Amino acid sequence: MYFKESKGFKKDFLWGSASAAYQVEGAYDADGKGMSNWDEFVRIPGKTFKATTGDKAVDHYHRFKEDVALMAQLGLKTYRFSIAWSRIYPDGDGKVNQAGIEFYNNLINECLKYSIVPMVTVYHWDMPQALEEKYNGWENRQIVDDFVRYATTLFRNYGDRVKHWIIMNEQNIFTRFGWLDGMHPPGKIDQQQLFYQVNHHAFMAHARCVVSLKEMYPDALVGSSFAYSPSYGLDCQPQNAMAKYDYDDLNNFFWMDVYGYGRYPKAAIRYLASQGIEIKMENGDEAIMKKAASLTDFMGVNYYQSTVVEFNDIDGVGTTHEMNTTGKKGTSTVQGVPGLYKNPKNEFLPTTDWDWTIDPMGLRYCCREITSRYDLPIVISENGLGAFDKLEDEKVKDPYRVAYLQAHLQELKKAVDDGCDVLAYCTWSFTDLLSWLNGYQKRYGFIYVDRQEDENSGTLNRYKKDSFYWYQEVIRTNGENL
Ligand code: BGP
Repeated sequence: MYFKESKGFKKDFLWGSASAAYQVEGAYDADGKGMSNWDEFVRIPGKTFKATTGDKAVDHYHRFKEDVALMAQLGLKTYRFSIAWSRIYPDGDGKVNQAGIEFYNNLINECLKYSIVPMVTVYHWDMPQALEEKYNGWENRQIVDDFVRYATTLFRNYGDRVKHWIIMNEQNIFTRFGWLDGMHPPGKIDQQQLFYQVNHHAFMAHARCVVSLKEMYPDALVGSSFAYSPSYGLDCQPQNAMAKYDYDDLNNFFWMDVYGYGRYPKAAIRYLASQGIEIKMENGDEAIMKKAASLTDFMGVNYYQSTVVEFNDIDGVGTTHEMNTTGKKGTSTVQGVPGLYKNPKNEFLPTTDWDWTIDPMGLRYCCREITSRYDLPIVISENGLGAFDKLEDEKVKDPYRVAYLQAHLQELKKAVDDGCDVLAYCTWSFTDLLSWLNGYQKRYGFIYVDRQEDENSGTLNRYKKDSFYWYQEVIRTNGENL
């Protein structure tokens, strides 16, 4: 739509930044923390860029006060962070580790000291390794009970001060990389049946947590964050338009329909059945999924890029289970599902050095689609640019990051004018941090952290990038002059 004037962001709009425990905390074995699946996975040769780990990460565990003080200087209204399950339950399902509870108590209180709203992610991919060893983690239905126990422990301890909860971070990504592409733990490849079953367990964990949280704290705001790459059909050939629909049903609506409606998309279930894949459900699952959907307050969206969809012949390309983790631009290849679709490059758009398409308007598109399809408020829980940054004379000039964020915010503002109810916008990330597969050289923060791939490198000192000052001004003016 075109509007002569913009109404702008609401007064209490939550301008934020996000992180995840494994990517920032470090202190991987401190104060009673148990090993997580990621602590183990990064030790398998060849799994991460230059064998980087989060053992030390950017030491947020010990420097959180300094980091939160910097957030306050910037003017952040919200800090989205995740909790490491293995700090709270070192064995996954045994005794609570009080030191873990205390760490997050302190972090939450530190945020509140500066009136920064803590937005807590319950699960950002790091699961106690003990559960992997005991019963293969997400593959076993038992995990739903253990997850709900873990989450309700968080609600009980922090619910008096935390109102905003994100249950799952990018369930579509950790399951795809974990059971189809072998790039995340448990590193399995092409396990279609397991992939869908694991997803069902994660959906049940999400749904039961939503219901429990609302019973304990009816005023809490809850949702899960979906890695949403909206799709564009290649052209007006009907088979490309239909391929786009197939892509959406299997890659986007499959997750968002469960969060938003409490059910799977019909065509996707039919297709899976034709492939011999059947999701095992228990009595009552459908009712809980529906109930959770009716209690869900927002759709969380992590937006980085859009996708192009073209029909893919039955003899067409499959997937190579590879991605560009080096930052050498142009090394990605076209992948797809034979008989359904493939995802060619978008000729109209530039890409990052890691071949991620840069498409600001795609963010508005996401918001419009969610608004028309689910009529839910939206939390943009991640958006940002991974780039090679250079520290020179204690300064970082990152005009490319400012340009990226500015263009995305301009589109988000238009989405608000379109009538989308956007509650928050969190950049990824506040400080530089570990990029799961891409090491420390792929930087996202407003704060440069002095460390490289090598565990013994750098002082871990923090430096404000130019983008820090730019975002400070955006927040001060509530996004008026973008
Ligand atoms: C999302 C994750 C984040 C973060 C981000 C950037 O998928 O939720 O944890 O890592 O993407 O991705 P990457 O680090 O691969 O560049």
